[in-house]
Amino acid sequence: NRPTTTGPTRVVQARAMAHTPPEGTDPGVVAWVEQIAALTLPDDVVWCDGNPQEFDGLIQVMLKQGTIVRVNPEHRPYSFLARSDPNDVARVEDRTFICSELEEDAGPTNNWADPTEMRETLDGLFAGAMRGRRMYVMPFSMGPLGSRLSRLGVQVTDSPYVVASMSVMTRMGSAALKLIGSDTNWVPAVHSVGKPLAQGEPDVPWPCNNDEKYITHFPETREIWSYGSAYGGNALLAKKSFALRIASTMARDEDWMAEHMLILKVTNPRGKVFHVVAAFPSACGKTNLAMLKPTIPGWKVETIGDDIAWLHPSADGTLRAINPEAGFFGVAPGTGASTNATAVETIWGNTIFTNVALRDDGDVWWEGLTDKVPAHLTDWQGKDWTPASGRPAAHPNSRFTVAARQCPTISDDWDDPEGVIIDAIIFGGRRATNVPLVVEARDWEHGVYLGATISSEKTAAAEGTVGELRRDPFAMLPFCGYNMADYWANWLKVGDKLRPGGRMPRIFQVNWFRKDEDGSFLWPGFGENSRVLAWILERADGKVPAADGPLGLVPTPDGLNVEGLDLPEGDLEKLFKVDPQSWLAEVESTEKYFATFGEKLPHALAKQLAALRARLS
Ligand code: GTP
Ligand code: SPV
Ligand code: MN
Repeated sequence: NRPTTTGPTRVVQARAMAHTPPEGTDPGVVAWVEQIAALTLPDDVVWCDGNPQEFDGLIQVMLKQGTIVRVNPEHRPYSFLARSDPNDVARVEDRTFICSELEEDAGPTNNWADPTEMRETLDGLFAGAMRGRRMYVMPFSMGPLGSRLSRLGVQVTDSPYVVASMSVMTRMGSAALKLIGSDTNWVPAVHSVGKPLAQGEPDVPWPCNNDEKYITHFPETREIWSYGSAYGGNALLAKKSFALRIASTMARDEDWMAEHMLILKVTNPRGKVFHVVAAFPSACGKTNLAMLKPTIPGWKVETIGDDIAWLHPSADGTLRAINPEAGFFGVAPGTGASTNATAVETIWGNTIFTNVALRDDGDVWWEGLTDKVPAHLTDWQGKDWTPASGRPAAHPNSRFTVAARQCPTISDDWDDPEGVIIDAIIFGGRRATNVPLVVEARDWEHGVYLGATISSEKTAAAEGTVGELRRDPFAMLPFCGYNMADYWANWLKVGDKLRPGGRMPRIFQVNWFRKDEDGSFLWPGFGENSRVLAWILERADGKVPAADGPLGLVPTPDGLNVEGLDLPEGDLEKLFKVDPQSWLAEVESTEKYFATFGEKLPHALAKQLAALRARLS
């Protein structure tokens, strides 16, 4: 009962590519492409149509170039492994810029750069940047084609890897281009790997520029320019750059919200359907929760999105969500049959892997895929590897890229152009201490406080020190395109548009990552998170009482279903323990943090902080 193969099952003759704009292309798009080509000087320009033949042509180019190798098709049909440059493996947050006219509109949490100066820098970098390369033009829709909740964009790039990835991750091609007319808003996004080739200069398997990387955003003109990296969020500009950084500024201006969130459909044992969104920082469990297999009987969980949600308050007072993406760019390590079996089933074929290891039989492998570690592998850098090598075989931020429709738990409403009505909003992070397994906000305003005060230990999804605790409000620290305090105000404003009583979403905070004194996780996580989800939705359905605690509402002593769970004596108490001393220290730290936003801090958040302090004292 496997889904049918989405990629060509046989090698298709690469079709002649379109070097001229398709008939009917909006002249504004044509003029922009000509302007970028005149600046970057590619050898030629190709207009992408998004068809499988085009995808296969890119695969052939990348195989020849050594950018990808074929995974043994007997194990995994039509799948490929890309090995990146070892210095181009994650998002580069310190090279990511918000170039708003005013510095205060970028706020204290973003790298701001003066737009005029940045344009000069970029003009210099992009001049002739595509020499010796082909420029691809990719029109795309974020969200279902033609939905009023969707938004359009056009990215140019000189990287076939980026084109192949974008064609999996977005609705890319002719259909999106046809939606662009003279009065359509679309986001222009320019990307170059930043490695022009001199006449006759041989190319490398993974061209990039390790001296100069710039991931830049111009919120007022809604433009994106990215230089020097071909990796994930640095280069697939529809994803973090558009769907979060630029979209968050559109959302601010148009009264909606662009969020780093998964979307789930959950059916309870009584057959009632709910939709849930959850924001966790990068590599903190979104894909896993999005594909959760419940361990408790009667509950059904289906997938709508695993990374980004666009949330729109509707005229009927509900909050509606769409997944703007069309695929998953998921973390490989830790993805296995016992943790995320659904993901393992999703990537049975038609998958592009990046920086995972290869087994001697030509299939892929990474830490956590199987309990048994192979005796010999080729690691993510193409080097021999054995368990004695003392280094991971797959890069900690290695990833799989696969179409959403291949997910066996994909929900029937996952691409509903009207979106789905959200009943619960969850915030979480990776916290070894302090933060309980689950807390419910008293109301929307308190929920916004919970989101604004999320901290999390850093992961391999971005360059930097793994494990370091940092503030990551709403899991949006690296993705908010404007002043974070204004973003909090936007959350409060959207809350005012929702109708209390009706299906106003309730807000919760969770933490799957609390640790015991010996450093082991207190909570089994993964499928067992369904127990927490069940409590959350029974609360949303008004079916169970909650106990009052200093941080918010928590399950009553028998509120959380732990039947059949083999939790050591005392661990449940540890999972919910609130130590007033450490929490007063958190309050102090939050007060200092809030002060960095000056006058912009919404009064409601200062009020929530004071109330928390009072409850703790
Ligand atoms: P991005 O794609 O970077 O945004 O990451 P993500 O939020 O989708 O994280 P993902 O679900 O891929 O999980 C990242 C890592 O956390 C993986 O190695 C998972 O195995 C691990 N993880 C996810 N859920 C749990 C959990 O409930 N408990 C524990 N202990 N680990 C988890
Ligand atoms: C993340 O880091 O949150 C990701 C991967 O989802 S990337 O596309 O690289 O941003
Ligand atoms: Mn993410």
